[in-house]
Amino acid sequence: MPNSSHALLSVFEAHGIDRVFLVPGESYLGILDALYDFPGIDAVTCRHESGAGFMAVADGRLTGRPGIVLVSRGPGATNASIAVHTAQQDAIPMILIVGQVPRADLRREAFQEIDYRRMYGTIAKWVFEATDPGQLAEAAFKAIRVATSGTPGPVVLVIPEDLQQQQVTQPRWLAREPASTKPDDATLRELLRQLAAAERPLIVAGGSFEKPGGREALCALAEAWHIPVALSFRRHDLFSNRHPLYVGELGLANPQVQIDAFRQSDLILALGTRFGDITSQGYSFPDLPRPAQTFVHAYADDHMVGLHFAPDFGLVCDPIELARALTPAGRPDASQTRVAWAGQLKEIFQAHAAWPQRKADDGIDFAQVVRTVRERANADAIVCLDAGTFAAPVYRHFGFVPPQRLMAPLSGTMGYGTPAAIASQLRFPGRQVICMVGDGGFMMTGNEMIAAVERKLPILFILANNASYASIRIQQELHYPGRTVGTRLFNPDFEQLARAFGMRAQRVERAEDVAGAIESGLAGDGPRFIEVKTSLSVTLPERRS
Ligand SMILES: Cc1ncc(C[n+]2csc(CCOP(=O)(O)OP(=O)(O)O)c2C)c(N)n1
Repeated sequence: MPNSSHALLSVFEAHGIDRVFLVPGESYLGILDALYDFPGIDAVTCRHESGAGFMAVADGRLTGRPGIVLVSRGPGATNASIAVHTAQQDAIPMILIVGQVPRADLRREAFQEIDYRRMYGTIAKWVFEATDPGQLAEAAFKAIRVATSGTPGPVVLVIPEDLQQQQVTQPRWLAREPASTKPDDATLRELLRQLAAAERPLIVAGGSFEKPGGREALCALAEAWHIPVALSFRRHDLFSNRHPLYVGELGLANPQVQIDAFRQSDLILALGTRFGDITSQGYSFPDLPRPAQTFVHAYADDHMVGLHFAPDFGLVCDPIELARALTPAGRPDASQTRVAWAGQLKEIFQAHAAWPQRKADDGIDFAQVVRTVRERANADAIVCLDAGTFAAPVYRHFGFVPPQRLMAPLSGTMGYGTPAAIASQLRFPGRQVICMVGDGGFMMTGNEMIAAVERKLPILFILANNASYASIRIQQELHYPGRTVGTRLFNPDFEQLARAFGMRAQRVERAEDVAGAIESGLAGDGPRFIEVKTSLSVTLPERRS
């Protein structure tokens, strides 16, 4: 007999949700039991709620639908919080379902009880605690709407265990297309006039272009008007990094000369980006509160438009539709000034994009590994990254070309890489998935790679082992030179560990063995694991004597 949990799950199913990530718990046994009756929903069992949560975040990013994660109360819910934070910072639709103590015990400090409305209040878009079994279907429907609309983000549904297997009328909450939004004709005409007149325009494009058709719309707009494109923080995969109009990402390591050049623009089209902390270089580019150039900010969330920088045109709309509306059928002639401007920005970008020539005598320079992966990666490869300094050469030098994907957390959280790789390969079984992770981040969620063995997912895991939390060590050397504390790592034998998980594993200790290892790692079935003994010294700032 279908019950309240069936009602909840059938709303998810009606919205195309075909996978959930979970660590089981007694507090949501009723929902777990209902899952048994949904063979079309793949239940991925994880080993830690952070891993389950990161998988849901990655899945949400890849599908545009909310990634779903189910966890137990108290301990499970606290473990999952890192993913809620990541979904919020990364603007990814995600729904966390938490089993709750029975209603009769609410607010009595019952076993493993937490008031999730307070706990998640500031990091989730919406936290809803059900009080009646009839609410579950409607709550699921609204959770999907909230998670996917405006700035996408995390929603938490809290379901007391006594509500999970009640008789309810089955739902009629059907999937609904989001409303289409486009600026009015007069505004569009004025924007077209501005586009034609600008001499030094610059597009700054962000995550909203991840949706199907977004990359194409962005490219068509830039090409039609010959406008250089900078991408917002860690959104390298939205526009070909090898396109003549690509002028870089606004991230953590832009040279001053590049930002100074961007400042010379006379029109900024900030499309589909929140223009937050890192993209705006700590709220310093463009000028606060009113940019020096004409500033167009288009984003689907009213709250975000002009939140930091006062726009001349603040447009609450779908940036993809706007890009389409601003793309003329033909190509207006680009002025000499505009061509020279795009060329100047490109030159600055290229000077910065040159591969480092560094001498490493305490291990392999991980940049060499990245370069080798880049040369051999498929045209549709999905590259999943954990947080750490090993990843810097990927951001600076990989040169993503759509449909290649970069799956890296904007929140900078460690532990994301391995679960993201699992979720990516599950979502796209036919695509090449390459995961790069540091020895620090790997020890946080690397256990999730057992799913790759269980499900025979052909992921290539590359572990950068420098026996250090190097990103923090770098900061120590910069701010407190020579006073190393808490950043050295004593590690297990990773090669043996991967073998014990059931993987083909190899350790690489010499630069001349990198290419062969990666080549064989990218071939064959099932997951493969390469541990690279990497140089710490090449990543550290030079000591001032
Ligand atoms: C969950 C989490 N904890 C702590 C940090 C702070 N942090 C950022 S990078 C880093 C070190 C990463 O070390 P590792 O994975 O070995 O990569 P490496 O920097 O050595 O290349 C730390 C501790 C973080 N970003 N996320």
